[in-house]
This record gives sequence, C-alpha cells and structure tokens, in this order.
Amino acid sequence: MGILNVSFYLKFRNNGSALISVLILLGFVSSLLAILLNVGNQDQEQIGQYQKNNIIYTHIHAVEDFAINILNIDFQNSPNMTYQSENWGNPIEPFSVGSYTVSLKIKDLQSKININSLVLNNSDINYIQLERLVSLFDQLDINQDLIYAIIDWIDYDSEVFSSSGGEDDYYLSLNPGYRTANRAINNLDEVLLIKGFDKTILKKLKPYLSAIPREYDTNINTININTISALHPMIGLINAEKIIRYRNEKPFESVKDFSYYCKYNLRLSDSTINEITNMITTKSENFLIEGKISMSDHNLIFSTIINHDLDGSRFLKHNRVIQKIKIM
Ligand SMILES: [Ca+2]
Ligand SMILES: [Ca+2]
Repeated sequence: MGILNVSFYLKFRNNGSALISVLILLGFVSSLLAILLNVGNQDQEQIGQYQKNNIIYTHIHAVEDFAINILNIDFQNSPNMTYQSENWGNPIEPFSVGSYTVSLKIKDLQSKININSLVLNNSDINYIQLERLVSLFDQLDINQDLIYAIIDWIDYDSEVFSSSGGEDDYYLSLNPGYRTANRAINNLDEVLLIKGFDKTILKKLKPYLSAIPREYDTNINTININTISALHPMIGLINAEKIIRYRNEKPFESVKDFSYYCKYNLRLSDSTINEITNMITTKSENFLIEGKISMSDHNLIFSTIINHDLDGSRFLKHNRVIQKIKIM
C-alpha cells in the first residue's frame, strides 16, 4: 500500500486569492475495492476485519480532513462571519483522485433553528425559542403539542411540562418501553422516539431544524427564508426577503450590524430587535459533511459532523455515520 493518489483542489475566489486543498487517498485501489466487493480470494482472507475497517477509515479521514481544510481557510479569511458564498458553501464538483471519484457537500448546521436551545440550564424553557418553534410548526401544519413532548424529552427533570408532554411514565408504558433521554438530542432522527413524532413529520422539519449543542445559535447569514420568518412575528415574508437580499450582497459582520439593519432599514422597535437577535449569530461552528468515494459502480458513503472545539481553535469530528457501501 505504498502508493498514494494526490489531488490538489484549486479554486480562485472572487478576490483572486487561491484556495488550495490537498486530498490524498491510498493509491492501491484494489485494497478498498476488494473490501467493497467482499472478494474472498486468498489475499483477502488474510485481511482481518480490523484491517478492513482501518482501510475504510483511512479513506474517510482523508476526505474529512480535506473538508476541514476548506473550512479552516474560510475561518481564517473571516473568523466572525460564515456565509454561503465562501468556499465551503460553493458546490464542489465531483473530482478524481487517482482511480477514485470524490463527492463532497458541506452543510451549515447553524443555518437552522437549534432544537436543543428550547431548554436552557437543564430545565428552564427558552420562551423566545419556544415561540419560534410554535410559529414554525404552525407554518408547516404540524401539531404544536409535539413541541411540549420535545421539551420533556430534553429537559433534565421528570416532571411533565404540560399534558401534551411525556416523561418516563409515558415511554415506559410503550412496548417495548424505554426511558426519556433527559439530555440534548444528538441527531435529529432521534425525534422519532418522541411522543407523537413520525417519519413524515421528521421529513417536514429537517430543512428547518438541527440538533447541535444548545449553546450554538442560528446564523443570520445562512438561514433560509422560511426559517427567517419563524424567528419573529414582526418578520413577515417581505422583511425576510429584504434580509436575504441584503445579506447575500453583504453578509452581516456582527449581531450588532444586524441589529442596526433591523433598526434603520426595517424600522423595527428596540424591543422587537432584542427578541429577533436573541440566539442569533453571524458565524457558524457546526457543519455536516456528506462524502462519497466511488470507484466504478462502488460507493463508500458517509456523513460526519465537524465542529469547533470549545475555544474555537480547531475543528473536531463527531458522529460519523457510514451510511452504505453500495454494490450495484
Ligand atoms: Ca425530562
Ligand atoms: Ca419535564
């Protein structure tokens, strides 16, 4: 396995500066291909499961590091702003590395409303965030009672928040029974365990909600138009369109910058602006990357959450899901 395939990903930004990122994959293609094909020849039998996993992870780590490199370049260019026209937000065309084709998407998890910030300090409700979810559920025609079930699922106590909620008594009575999580949601799919949720509702909510640590706010520079309207009743569709048009031209540099915009361009009152800018940021530190490494008809598909460590100095990898190794 001494051969390496190297690809330099080179792109010129609007200002002429170059983004250069390097992706290196193992060059001995047959190693990964054989694993994907599950070939049972003599050589393969000598490769244990540990080694097979190792080869798969080596490839996935290489693509993750490539994505992190892109995010780091953007972060260095503008540490206080994350916006769609940066390198991470531009679609990356599938490209070749030796015999492999690599596809990669980087998605901003802070472009949505964070479901975990419904609950502050273990059990206190964040009422501004609650109103946002009520407005969003209303817009999507989803029963608002489900929000109270989310609150009980993530709050630390075992007291039912309202009659629509549910704690251990409810979940243990199911067959099979299970306990309430009583902690933040790690992956949005987890809502399927919560009282009243099903796949149809989850699918409706996915474009608008994310499940990241609750201290992370929603980025006004990347939020989509429908989610903006849910932020506050005073942001109707017209104001939402204005905000999007403005920030696409010139991203907000700070929450203060956004507040000024609301005051002088949208003519909103100070108290309304305070509510709108609650749990809003102009930068993102949580991303989802979706990658695919293909050789002929064989695909290794995965997703990984990339976020900043606590002091914001480097990106870490979490919750890697190897979705499928598809053999066509
Ligand atoms: Ca609870
Ligand atoms: Ca509760």
